[in-house]
Amino acid sequence: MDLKRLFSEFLTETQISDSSEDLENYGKDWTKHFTPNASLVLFPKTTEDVQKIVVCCQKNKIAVIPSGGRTGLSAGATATQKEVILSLEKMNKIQELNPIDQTLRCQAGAVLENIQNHALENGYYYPVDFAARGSCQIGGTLATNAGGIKVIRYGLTRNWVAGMTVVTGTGEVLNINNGLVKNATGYDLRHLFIGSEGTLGVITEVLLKLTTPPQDLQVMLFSTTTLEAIMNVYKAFRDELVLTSFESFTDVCLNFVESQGRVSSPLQEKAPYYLLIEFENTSGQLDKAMEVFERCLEKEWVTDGVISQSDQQAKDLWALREDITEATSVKQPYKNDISVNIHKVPEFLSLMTQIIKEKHPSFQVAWFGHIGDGNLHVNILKPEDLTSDEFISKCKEVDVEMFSMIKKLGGSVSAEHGVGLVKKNYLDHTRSAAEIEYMKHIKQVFDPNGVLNPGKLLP
Ligand code: 2HG
Ligand code: ZN
Repeated sequence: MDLKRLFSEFLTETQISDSSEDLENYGKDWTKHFTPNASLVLFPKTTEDVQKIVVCCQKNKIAVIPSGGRTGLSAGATATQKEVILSLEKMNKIQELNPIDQTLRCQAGAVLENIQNHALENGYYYPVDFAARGSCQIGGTLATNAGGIKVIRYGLTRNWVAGMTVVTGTGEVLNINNGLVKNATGYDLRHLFIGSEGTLGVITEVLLKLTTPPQDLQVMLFSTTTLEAIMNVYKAFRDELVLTSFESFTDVCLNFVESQGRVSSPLQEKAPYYLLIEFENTSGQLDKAMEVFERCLEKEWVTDGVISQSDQQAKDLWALREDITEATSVKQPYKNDISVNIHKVPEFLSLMTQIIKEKHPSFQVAWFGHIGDGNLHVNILKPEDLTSDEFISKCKEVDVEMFSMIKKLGGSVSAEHGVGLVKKNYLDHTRSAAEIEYMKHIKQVFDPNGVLNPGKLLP
């Protein structure tokens, strides 16, 4: 089939690309282990364009992949089977801020950081935030129900969606919820599309909820020596302050970040674990934080700590945590993104450390993550003496053990990065057979011909 000709019946020349550069770039995301193999990239400009593409794909049984900023780490937006890519990149307008409703309407391809800045310039705040903010697109953040560094205070993307326009796999355009705060009229379809990884519909427009910006954010960095101490520090601060973040990383991560030379830790002593907390300095919260810190020191739960003295210092402290992904990338890390109930984090970590020590002693692991959400990023770093293929196959052995342990602990094989291609064979470690069966029925309803992102999410 001459796909280019087929789509040029309703798209212009500039909206269709089969250049090898585009096929390569748009065919992959940040997962990296998958070889891109796309057949065409399409750039719709309107919801109507998207509808026409989906209808055409449905009629001709063409697999189509909705594609945002491609910052995902689960191969949810990769094209490996000659699929057509539907990039939302040209639908990037930030359209209308309604100050009474506190909502912001934008097209799905708008970049998260632009949305955050637009909200701030107008005295509002969009609180979903993470390191890929400068590249990821809002539609993708809905499709993956993105989490990030502020979940402890503001929740996941799901909490911030007041409405959306979606083109379903059948080519139907749905305008869902219209920004209503209250709407008790049956199933809330917003929540089916959020987190569906482009398997049920293409999100083309979103209506986001906004809030008031946080005031005088303070950042503290602590060093600590045991996993149990981390949980004690978490409880102590969480009980007395309204935290906006509670993050952690290990000495391995810090060494990588420091060796890249951008920022270094202001703490005097090295320690196995570091904690970064953030809170708003309202109603004496700073004094309270100092009190809690003193108590943690006395009890030897922390060994050292600093508090940011300026916005720049706060940014630098954050960089110690946010630069880990980039700093460790030289070691081609094999990534996982799991969650357990918060109180089970130490148990998970010590069981994992045991597995690695016994079975793969040459592996170095960079642990970090949103420990206040029970979400850890497990990055296994590639030893020099292994080829990429050898390394990946050994890491897959670790996956088997790690995911069966996660199952026993009642955790999730993907806390925030999603299922995509990477986790779909482990979906049953977190979701029951009955749940997966219902999911398959739901897929059938919205995409009966299976044209939207086939092979992703569902086993
Ligand atoms: C983060 O928390 C991201 O920084 C990326 O979710 C995690 O690189 C990773 O494994
Ligand atoms: Zn994360």
